[in-house]
Amino acid sequence: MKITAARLIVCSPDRNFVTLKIETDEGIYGLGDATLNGRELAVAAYLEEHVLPCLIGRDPFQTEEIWQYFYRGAYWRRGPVTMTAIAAVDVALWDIKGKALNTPVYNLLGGKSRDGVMVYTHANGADISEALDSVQKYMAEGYIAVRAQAGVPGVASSYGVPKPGKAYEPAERGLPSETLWSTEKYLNFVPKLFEKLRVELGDDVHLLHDLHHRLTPIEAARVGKSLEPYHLFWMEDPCPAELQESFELIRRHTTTPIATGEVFNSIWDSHDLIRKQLIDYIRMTIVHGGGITHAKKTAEFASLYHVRTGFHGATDLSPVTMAAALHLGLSVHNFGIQEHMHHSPLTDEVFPHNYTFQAGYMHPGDAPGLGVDIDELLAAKYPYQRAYLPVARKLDGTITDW
Ligand code: EZ4
Ligand code: CO
Repeated sequence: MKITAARLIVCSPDRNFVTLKIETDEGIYGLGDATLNGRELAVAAYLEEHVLPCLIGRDPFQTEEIWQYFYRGAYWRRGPVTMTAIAAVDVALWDIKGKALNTPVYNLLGGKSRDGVMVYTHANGADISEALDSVQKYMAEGYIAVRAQAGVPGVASSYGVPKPGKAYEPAERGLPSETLWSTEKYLNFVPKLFEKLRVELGDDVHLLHDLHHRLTPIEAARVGKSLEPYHLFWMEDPCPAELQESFELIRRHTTTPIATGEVFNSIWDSHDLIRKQLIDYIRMTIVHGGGITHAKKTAEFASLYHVRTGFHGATDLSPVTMAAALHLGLSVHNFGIQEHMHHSPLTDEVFPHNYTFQAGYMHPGDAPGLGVDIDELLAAKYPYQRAYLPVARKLDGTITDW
C-alpha cells in the first residue's frame, strides 16, 4: 500500500480544528488531528510545507519508521508545533492500518485491557452552589468522575467558569481576552468548594480539580494539604512544570494525587516526574505528544513507576484525538482516567464518530480504524477564524500563567 495524497482540512465548527487526511492507492484513507489551540496555522504550515510532500509514495504501515523519519529527520526536536504535526501523521497512519486490517485500532495496541474507559467531565459554576448543581447534573447523566471548578469571589472571570448562558470554551475568537487571578483569594476559597461538594455528594463520586499551572510549589502544597479531607481523585497542573524538581516540594507535603502534562509534547518533559514518582497521572495528549506511537511508549514507561494515564480531553482536542485516546485507553494496562469535555453538536456533526458513553465509561466502538470521519462539505461551511486562549494578569496587572 502506498500513500498517494495528504491534505489538510482547516475548519471552525464553533471552534478551530486542523485535520489531516492521508489517502492511499487502495482507496483507504486515515484521519489525524493537528489542532494546537491558538496556534493552529503554525502546525498547518509546518505540515503543508515541510511534512506532507515527504509522505507521498511511502508505505502507511511503517508507523515507527515514519515517526522516526519526521522526529530525527527534522534535526530540530520536540516542541508543540513539531510534535503536533508528527502526531497528526501518526494517528492518520494508525487509522489506515486499522481499516486495512479490518480491525479497531485498540486491537493493534494490545487489545482490550478493560471493558470501558472511565471518563471525567467538567462541572463548573459562578459560585459554589452553581458548581454543586453542575456536578449533580453530570452525576445524573451517569458520570462517576467529575472535575469541579467555581468562580473565586473577587476574581472576575475565574478559570473554568463559562460566560452566562454558554458552554465553557476557553478559546475565544478575535484577539486574546484578559482574565484576572488572585492566588490569595483562591487559596482561601478552594477548600470551601470541596467541603460543600463532599457534604452534599458523599464519598463515592470521584472529584477532580484543575489548578492550571497558577501556583508556586509551596502554594500548591497548601492546596493539596487543605483538600486531603475531601480525597480528590487528583489535583491537576499544580504549578508550571518546566522545572520538574518543583514537584518534589509539593510531594513532601501532601498525599493529594497529582496529574500534570497537558502542555507536554514528549516523554522528556515528564521523564524525571515519572522516574522519581513525583506525579500520579500523566496528561500529555496524543495530539500534542507525537501521536499514538509516542503516547504508548510514554504510558508504558510510566507503568514502570506506578504512574497512570489521565490524558487531556478538552474541546480543542478534536473527535479524532478523542477516539485515538479511547483506543489507547482501552488497551494500555496503566490507564487511569480520560478527560471528556463535550464538543458542540455542530462539531459532532462535522466529525461523525462511533465512540459512545454509558454509565461513566466510554468505548471507542468496534469499527475498523479509529471510527471517526469528517464531513468535508459541512466543514467547508465553517472556515478558520482567528482565536486565542485568554491571557491572565494578577490584580496589580502583572502577567501571570493563564
Ligand atoms: O487549558 O484545553 O484540563 N483542561 C484544561 C483546558 C486547557 C485548554 C487548552 O487548550 O486545562 O482548559
Ligand atoms: Co487542565
